[in-house]
Amino acid sequence: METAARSPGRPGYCRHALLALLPALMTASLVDARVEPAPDPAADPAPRLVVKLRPDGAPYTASARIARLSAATGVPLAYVRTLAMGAHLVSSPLVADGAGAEAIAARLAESGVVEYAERTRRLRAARVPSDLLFGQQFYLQSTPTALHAPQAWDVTTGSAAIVVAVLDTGYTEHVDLAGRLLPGYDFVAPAHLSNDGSPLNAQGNHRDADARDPGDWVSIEDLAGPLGATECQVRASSWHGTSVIGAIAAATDNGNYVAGLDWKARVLPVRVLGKCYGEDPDTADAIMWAAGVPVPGIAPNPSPAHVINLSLGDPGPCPRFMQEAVTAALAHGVTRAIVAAAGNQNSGGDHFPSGCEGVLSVAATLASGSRATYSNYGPRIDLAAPGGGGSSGFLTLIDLGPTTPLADSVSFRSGTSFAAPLVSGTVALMLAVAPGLSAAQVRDLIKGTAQPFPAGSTCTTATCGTGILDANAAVRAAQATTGGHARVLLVEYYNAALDHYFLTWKDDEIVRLDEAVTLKGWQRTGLAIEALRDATTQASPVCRIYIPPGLGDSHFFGRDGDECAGTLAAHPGFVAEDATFFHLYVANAGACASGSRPVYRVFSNRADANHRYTTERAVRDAMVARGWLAEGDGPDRVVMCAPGAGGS
Ligand SMILES: [Ca+2]
Ligand SMILES: [Ca+2]
Ligand SMILES: [Ca+2]
Repeated sequence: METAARSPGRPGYCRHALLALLPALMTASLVDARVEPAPDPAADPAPRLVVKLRPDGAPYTASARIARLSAATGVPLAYVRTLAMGAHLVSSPLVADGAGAEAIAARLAESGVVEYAERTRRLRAARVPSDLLFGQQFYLQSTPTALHAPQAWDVTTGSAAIVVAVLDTGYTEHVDLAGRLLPGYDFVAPAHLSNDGSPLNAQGNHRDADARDPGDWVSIEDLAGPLGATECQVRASSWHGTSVIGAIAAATDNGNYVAGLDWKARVLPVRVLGKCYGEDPDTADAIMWAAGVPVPGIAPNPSPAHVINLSLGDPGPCPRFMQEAVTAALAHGVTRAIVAAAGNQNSGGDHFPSGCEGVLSVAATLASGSRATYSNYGPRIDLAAPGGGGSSGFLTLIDLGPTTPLADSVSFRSGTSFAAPLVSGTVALMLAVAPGLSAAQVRDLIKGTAQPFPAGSTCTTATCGTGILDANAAVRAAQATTGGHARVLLVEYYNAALDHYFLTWKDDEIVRLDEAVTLKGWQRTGLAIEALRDATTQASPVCRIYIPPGLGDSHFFGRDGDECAGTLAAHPGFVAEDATFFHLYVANAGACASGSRPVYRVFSNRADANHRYTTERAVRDAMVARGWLAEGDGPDRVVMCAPGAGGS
């Protein structure tokens, strides 16, 4: 069929209509100088104005002075009251929204008779979640030694596009993790550690695709076997992975158990710790797999992680292979942070993988802001975060089973294992607002925004890193890098049965695609495109059009109003879903301005019309080699330009 993309253009239908409204409002504001009666302040949610008049010595009441201002400027104003600093709160019937209020304030300021005129804004209580035990999670609160999470959540509660891998003991099916987990992998190879009953696989080990935590207890019988030659002692199961995942991603604001730091990110559970311990080659493989790097004998990870959390380690220098795994994982382009617990030996010596180059090493502080007595320390530490201990334990999820999983619960724990996931969760929040941040930017921002150790703390910048993690400051610093223009990450999915590609940034759609229950057969490709959520002067609205089943059962993204309107006109059966699904920059004759990168579009050229969008030239070329048609302008066939120059 004719590709929707090559349909003739028609005049844009969205931008021009919106812009046309503003001048009409402004003209109306200049014709009527009457002072209107004050509206009921409790009933009118429109912004108002705070006006400070220049002193003129005239013996008028405040309301009379506002009436004179109204007459002088031609702006209808109603006096409401005088504030403590002598400025007047006024309303105007011409103000319906923030933009209107700013326009009127500017008009009043230009008059020369006011000292200043400003619009009013709404202040909101910082977002406090409903989770029953939130008040006991000292580490999330707004104190100088905790994360200020409620203020961070006023900026973002996260994005389902972002993936956090947790390399640990696996996970239990805790109700407060429901809906947060991607299918992970179990890298525990040795038989004496795996403990999950999985048979030998084709590679001759016990790795498997089920990352559930079967328990890591050690019995007297175990010590009679291979574990007897280790430092292992009889103990109950730790449920460590569930506790670490809970710190990052316990379902928040659900009235249940605890709050997680990120409310939306998807967690990739990767099991690397088995009975009593794990072996570091398994962890090194798992780091690479989590990052999206191919691992021999194992299906590729369809959901490469933006953040990898390692609440594990041992004293000693970073092994070469571990360093290579870390370096390869970061070089692959998706992973922006590998975060590791600094270790619990109360030592200033070597520790790995926290000591590997490129890993963010996290020490633990107490509620007081002093170093937790167990925490490792020294110049290799990047920053500190609350890890619990003393009179303030780290409340998080756990299972009650002494051996195998038994029942959901919570527990007070402590360790650098719980400080590290707070850094990981904060990075996930940062990437939700600024998905284009590089690993170096993430590192600089999160270290640079840490709070100073309080007076009297046993931590110094020589022993515990740059300071105590401040999630609020880190998220706001990340947001500032986008120039105030919110970004979204368009996650690409592929359906092999349909041979169709699909892009979305909507959290609910991502969850449904990942869960594969109501939308079956879709897998992440590991690719994504950064886009702007809202309009800017340079960015063009990209519409989403649904092509119904009879015409292709697919989605098409039109690059501007002309292409959207033209496509809909040429194909009456198509459905306009969203005129401004996201925004991208317009290419100039197929060329992208510096600081932006080309977006290519290819068309399947089949009756079941499907388009694929990519910033990767090699991906585009591979699709063309498959017979798909490249669409776009200029010698390189470019349709739009996306922010950033790096990977996704
Ligand atoms: Ca296994
Ligand atoms: Ca398993
Ligand atoms: Ca909860």
